[in-house]
Amino acid sequence: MERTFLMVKPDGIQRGLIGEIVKRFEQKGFQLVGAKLMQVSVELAELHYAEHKGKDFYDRLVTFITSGPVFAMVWEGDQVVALSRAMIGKTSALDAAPGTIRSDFAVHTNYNLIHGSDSPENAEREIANFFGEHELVNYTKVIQQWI
Ligand code: IDP
Repeated sequence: MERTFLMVKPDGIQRGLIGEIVKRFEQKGFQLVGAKLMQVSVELAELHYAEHKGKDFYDRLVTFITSGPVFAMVWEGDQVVALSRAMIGKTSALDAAPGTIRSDFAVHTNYNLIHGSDSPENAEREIANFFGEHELVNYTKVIQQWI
């Protein structure tokens, strides 16, 4: 079963959107297998955003993601990487399709509420950066066959 790493960013925590965001993935039919409220260290932020190092927004990005707690999650499901990206919407709120999280709740690219892995390979790497395997729970929901 495919897994992805999703993270409500500090702006999402400050705006009280954890519940709204979790609700959307639950209702879609994905399965939560790990979650924690945590403070991201500069070291972890630099690891997570390594691909953006050198870009003009990199320093601001690291400062932002370490500016307050985040809600880190691992979700499981069929095509969960691509489907959760579709539910999140494009990086810029202006480009995000109506009905996506970023379109419905975000205004600025700098404050776009949520991170979602962009490939199954990156998802596994990001999960390993944020979670120990002992923090993830393996379980079966009987409803799964209907989703
Ligand atoms: P994504 O979060 O939609 O996958 P990425 O390209 O991985 O977007 O970029 C990571 C984060 O960096 C974005 O969510 C956004 O907060 C920020 N970011 C990306 N591109 C820009 C930009 O051009 N200007 C400012 N911030 C940006």
